[in-house]
Amino acid sequence: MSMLQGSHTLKTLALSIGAALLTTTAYAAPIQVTSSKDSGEGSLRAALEAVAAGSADSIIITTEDDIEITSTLTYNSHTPISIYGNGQTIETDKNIDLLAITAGANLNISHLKFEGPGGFSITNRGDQQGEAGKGIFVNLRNDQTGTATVTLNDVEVSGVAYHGIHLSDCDIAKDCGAGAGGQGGGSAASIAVNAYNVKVHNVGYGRVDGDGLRVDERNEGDILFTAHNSSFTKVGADGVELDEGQNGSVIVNATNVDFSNNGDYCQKDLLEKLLPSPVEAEFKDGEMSEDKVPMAITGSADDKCFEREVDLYASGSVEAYEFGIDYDDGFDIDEAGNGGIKAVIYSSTIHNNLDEGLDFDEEGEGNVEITLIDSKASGNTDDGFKVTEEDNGNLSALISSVKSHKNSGKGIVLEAKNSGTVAAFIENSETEDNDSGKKSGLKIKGKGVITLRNSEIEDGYKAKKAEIIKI
Ligand SMILES: [Ca+2]
Ligand SMILES: [Ca+2]
Ligand SMILES: [Ca+2]
Ligand SMILES: [Ca+2]
Repeated sequence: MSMLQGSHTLKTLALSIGAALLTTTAYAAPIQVTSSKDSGEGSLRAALEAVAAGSADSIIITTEDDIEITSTLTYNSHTPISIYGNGQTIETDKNIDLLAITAGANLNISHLKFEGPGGFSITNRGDQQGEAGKGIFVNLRNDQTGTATVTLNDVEVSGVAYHGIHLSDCDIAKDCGAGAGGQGGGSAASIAVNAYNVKVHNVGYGRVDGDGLRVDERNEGDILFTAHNSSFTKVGADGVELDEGQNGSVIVNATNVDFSNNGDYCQKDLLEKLLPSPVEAEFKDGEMSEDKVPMAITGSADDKCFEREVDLYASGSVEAYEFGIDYDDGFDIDEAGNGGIKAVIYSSTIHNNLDEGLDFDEEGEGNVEITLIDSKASGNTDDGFKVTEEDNGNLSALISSVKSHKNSGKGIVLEAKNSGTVAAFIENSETEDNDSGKKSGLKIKGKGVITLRNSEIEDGYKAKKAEIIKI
């Protein structure tokens, strides 16, 4: 490099530093929250309004006291917002959303707790006089593009009736996405959520389908979920549910995350006795007419807890019916439409959930690629790990140092239901004492090759069409 070029580079650098300083000074300083009052000067509510009005881009909570609110803290601007606490709790004894980001702004929260009134259950519901409250709610705009990013660092959410954390890119305001694919449209944007040292617990007991962390993503765009050193436990419905409909994929990276003790809002002891007997039955064509199937259950603590399914023959007569109670999972992904699931789960625990431990379901075009390392599932009421490729596409799995035991379903289920194949490499892993203990360790559905290395499937495996290779 010649001297001339060198000095030119230096000059350019000096100019760009000057420009950066100028740009920085164009922003207002962070606004401080000095009052723990619900509103008024120095309050968090006033600070949110100030940031929305453009007079700051971040909030530092300096008051040492907890902040008690009686109505939702709302931020209605598009511009990104950061809120830095120092371990304070934002609390309420009202059944309300604690913090609502209503126009899809990027959100960054550090060192704060959000605590609802608690004490909800199926017999003390939060959805009978108005809506059930959430902890942190981010709602995207219908015209949003790019990626809406929510980053939570040292954040705890508890005691709310509905979802602990809810990120919604869905144009149906409520009840957007129950089940695979769900309902509604959305914006072109993706949703990214980063959870570091996040604890969500004791939420979702005030209504059916209240999850610890819930993402509803519709139209174009992906769900990008990253969680480290976090826990989603004691939640009425799923610990985490990612519901991605239409175009777009689900990308997961979870390290040292606990998804345990979830899914028991629908209380078995209250509801089971209301089920018809038998709860399921099959019939020959022409044997059973639809009007003889037991009616949907009414008059219970929450009738939405019951599932009723009736299959008919082409003739219109009943082929089968089944009743059940809707329990939920530790970690549930429903991906529908174009796009796949790519998930890496490392050093995580998935215990004692009332349905599956981990339940990943990929519908439509697209593949499933899952990497499970150094993780455990036990005591779940259904399968420990269940991964399903429903339609076109393949399932590939790397499973290393995984233990799945004492689940009431299978230990590990990998299924490709349509024309796709299953390819799995399973090493240093073990299953035992699942289900009946017979062929319940590992279940493979579909064609493919499963390689087992240094693994003990003590309770046996079922793989009708796939080849099992032991090395
Ligand atoms: Ca979208
Ligand atoms: Ca759910
Ligand atoms: Ca999709
Ligand atoms: Ca597929």
